[in-house]
Order: sequence, then structure tokens, then C-alpha cells
Amino acid sequence: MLPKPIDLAGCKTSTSGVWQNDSQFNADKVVDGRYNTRWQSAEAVKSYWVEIDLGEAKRFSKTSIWEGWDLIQKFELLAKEKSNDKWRTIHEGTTLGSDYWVSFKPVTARYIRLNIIESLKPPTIWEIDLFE
Ligand SMILES: [Ca+2]
Repeated sequence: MLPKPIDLAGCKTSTSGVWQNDSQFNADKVVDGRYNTRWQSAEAVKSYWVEIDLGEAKRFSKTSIWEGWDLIQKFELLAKEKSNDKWRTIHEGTTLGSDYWVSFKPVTARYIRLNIIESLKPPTIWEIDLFE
């Protein structure tokens, strides 16, 4: 049975940077429910990340991530419950690609961050989904 998706519409997002500060590539494009809009990272930053603020702590145990152009070589998923908590690593991986699914031990958190450690070029993400 497929777990229930968490509604991410209207969630706040933040990021290490947006390509040429062009709003069509803003971080909110990873939670707009559309697979033809994307966050495009800025160039020349040391680390790349995109973060989702769920507004309140929610429990989730699965995610799908839709990356463009297979650039990411190493990443981690981080989560925390309160803004001044320390990040907890909930998953580590290498390549992502355009149809990445992973399950993990259920996490209750308000903030989730995709931290991209290595990428061939500034990475781009079409969409991130979370599931209960
Ligand atoms: Ca999108």
C-alpha cells in the first residue's frame, strides 16, 4: 500500500541560492506540485541545499525526489523539529536522478533539507514529495 502523501502546497522553502536570482527557479518550485517547474541552484556556491518548512512537525517515512539532468553525485537528507535544533541525518545517498524513491525509519520533523554535497554542475530539482 502506498503511504499517504503529505500536502506540501504553501509550505515555506529556502535555499543556498537561486540561479541568477531568477524567480522562475525559486526554491518554492520543489513543492508546487508541478513536474515542469524547478529549483535551479545558483552557481559558484560551496554547498547546495533546498529546505522545506512544513509549518508544524509531521511524521513521514518516505520521499520521492525528481532531479534534472543527473548531476548530483552525493547528497543527504536532514531533518529537525525546531528551528534551533541540530540537523539529524535521515538518509545519505549518491546519485539521485529523475525518479528517486527512498523509505526510512519514520521521522517527526518540521524542517527537511536536501543537502547536496557533490554535483557535476549547479543542481536542479523539479519536485520533492513526502509520504507518511
Ligand atoms: Ca515543481
